[in-house]
Amino acid sequence: DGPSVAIVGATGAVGQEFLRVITDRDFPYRSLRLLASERSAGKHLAFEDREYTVQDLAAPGAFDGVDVALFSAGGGVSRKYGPAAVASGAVVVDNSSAFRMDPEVPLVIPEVNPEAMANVRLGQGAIVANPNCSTIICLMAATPLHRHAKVLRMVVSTYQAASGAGAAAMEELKLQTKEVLEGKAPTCKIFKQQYAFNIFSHNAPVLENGYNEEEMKMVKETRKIWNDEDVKVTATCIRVPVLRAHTESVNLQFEKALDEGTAREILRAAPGVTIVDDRAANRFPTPLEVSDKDDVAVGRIRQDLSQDDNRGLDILVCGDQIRKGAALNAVQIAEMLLK
Ligand code: A2P
Ligand code: 11C
Repeated sequence: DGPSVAIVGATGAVGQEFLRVITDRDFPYRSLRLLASERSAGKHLAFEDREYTVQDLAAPGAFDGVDVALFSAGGGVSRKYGPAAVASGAVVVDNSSAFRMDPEVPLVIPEVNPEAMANVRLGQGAIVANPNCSTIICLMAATPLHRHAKVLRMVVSTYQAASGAGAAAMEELKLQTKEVLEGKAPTCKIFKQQYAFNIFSHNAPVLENGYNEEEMKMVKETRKIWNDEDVKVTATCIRVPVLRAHTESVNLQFEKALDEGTAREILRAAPGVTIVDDRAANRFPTPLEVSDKDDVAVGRIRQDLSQDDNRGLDILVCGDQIRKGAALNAVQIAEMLLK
């Protein structure tokens, strides 16, 4: 029983995680179709006691009979094939940035704004967009505080993992680490500079205003998800040599006072959030500890001393980029369609 599911980009880092999340959450499906490029077509993938043959996304009829299509093969693929999936009646849950800012397309974090997809129904073709991973991880922690005290301004600095650039980037980080330790020149194919033992500004294109696209996604997507065109957001996005979880330092300025004790209580009650905030032991969220976990970890919860009257807080957030930042959030969206 359950919907007929297609995974677009099934051989990629997020595509493979879709499969793990489907198993972990016992997501019901009637049938499963694994789609990728012609490079992978014909490849066999074992999943839940069955063997699947990867099919070419470009082959005719790729979406025939599909109820839910989970896309994670990049914006170009979503733009090219998403409309065909919708036309054949599928609900597309799209992990790319292709449709996120389309006013007709809900941009959803299930714990934050489930109401945005109230009109999406299984059996009626539609697109629901998964936000950028950095946005999801940040807003999982910031939203409960925003609901309580209203965020006027948010300053984010990210420490982003290799996984955000795909499976090949993760492999490049491992390879470079080995090469550097062996005294060899590092292979730089995905990124144009040494990644191992280094950090650099996010690889997304830099725009005329000096921000890169990743930073502007955080600005625009936050406004759309919070349905608040006035919230001020600024971000600096940095790539660090970590494999699969993003870390973000988030500074918040509120309309109303919010003391750190209340903030901690609010975050303790927030779904999908775990507090790791042990000052005595200097134990706070780390990307390694949240890897392969569903929850986003929050710590370093403290009053911002530079703001008067308890109007500011600093927090540190870590989340598995492939899981809550991508695959888990998309499968949660699909689960909402079944309700
Ligand atoms: P393939 O393995 O056949 O190249 P990642 O984000 O880890 O780099 O993964 C990207 C995913 O998107 C892979 O599954 C990849 O398939 C798929 N993909 C990339 N380009 C295309 C395309 N033009 N058509 C279909 N799938 C694509
Ligand atoms: C990263 N967030 O971590 C990026 C990659 O809009 O989905 C994904 C870009 C996106 O590098």
